[in-house]
Amino acid sequence: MRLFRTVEGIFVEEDGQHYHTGGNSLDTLLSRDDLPEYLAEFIAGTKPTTNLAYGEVLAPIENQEVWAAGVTYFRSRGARMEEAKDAGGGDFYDRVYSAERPELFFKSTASRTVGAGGKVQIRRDARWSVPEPELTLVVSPSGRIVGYTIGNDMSSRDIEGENPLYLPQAKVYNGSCALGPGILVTASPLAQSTEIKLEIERREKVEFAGSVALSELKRDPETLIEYLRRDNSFPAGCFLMTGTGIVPPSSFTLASGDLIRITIEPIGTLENEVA
Ligand code: DO4
Ligand code: MG
Repeated sequence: MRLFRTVEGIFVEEDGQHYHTGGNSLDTLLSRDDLPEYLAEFIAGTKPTTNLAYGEVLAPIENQEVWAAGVTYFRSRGARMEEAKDAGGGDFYDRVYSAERPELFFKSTASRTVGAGGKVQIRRDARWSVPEPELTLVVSPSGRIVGYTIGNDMSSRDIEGENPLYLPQAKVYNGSCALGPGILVTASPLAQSTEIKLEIERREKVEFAGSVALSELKRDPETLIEYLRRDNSFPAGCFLMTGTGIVPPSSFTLASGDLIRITIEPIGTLENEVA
């Protein structure tokens, strides 16, 4: 079952049929701990409506904060150690990879987030920018995972690598986050064999492609949420990006006009152009 936020309201999609959820906002729905069960019951008693036009889909976010975990894949640990070596950074990325406490940082709000088909941005003062394709947990106010979406944690690697204290500037700016296309609502965890795939197209040619399996994620999603919620509450629920396991080679930087395509099979494909 997938949930789409559109200009016409919130739709549930199942088996190719779409069901309009009436006056529900995403805030109302995501604040339900029983969302998977509630929506299953809702569609069982509702007639499908017209088909959903993809172009009408909006980012699946209202008053939720977006948070992110970092250095949760071995590949990310290596890439950060390399980019921060002149700043003496090798050690702390290695330490956070194996520490009990995960790296968690504030990533975005609705106003900085674009949906499928929207334009993500690279900072004007950055020279080295990459997309980070991340499985993103949809978390209810009480901390239950009620679904999954695809996230792009756009990052300025030169700013991040210069000094770890610059991380918020490397990560949080207008158009630095993409979420979507919709939310896969499910009470079951995703299979460990689930693949996250990234493709970057430039002038109609694939410039970079990579993939990683969820089994490579070092941290347990429930443990990441437990840390995030320590003395921290989310009345409208929240999104938690789980980190990247795909890093393009160091010679690669995004350019205006690039198309970024992130696919996680049961959720869909999140495609964005770089502004
Ligand atoms: O510590 C820097 C950020 C790491 C990150 O965003 C990731 O591993 O995905
Ligand atoms: Mg990331």
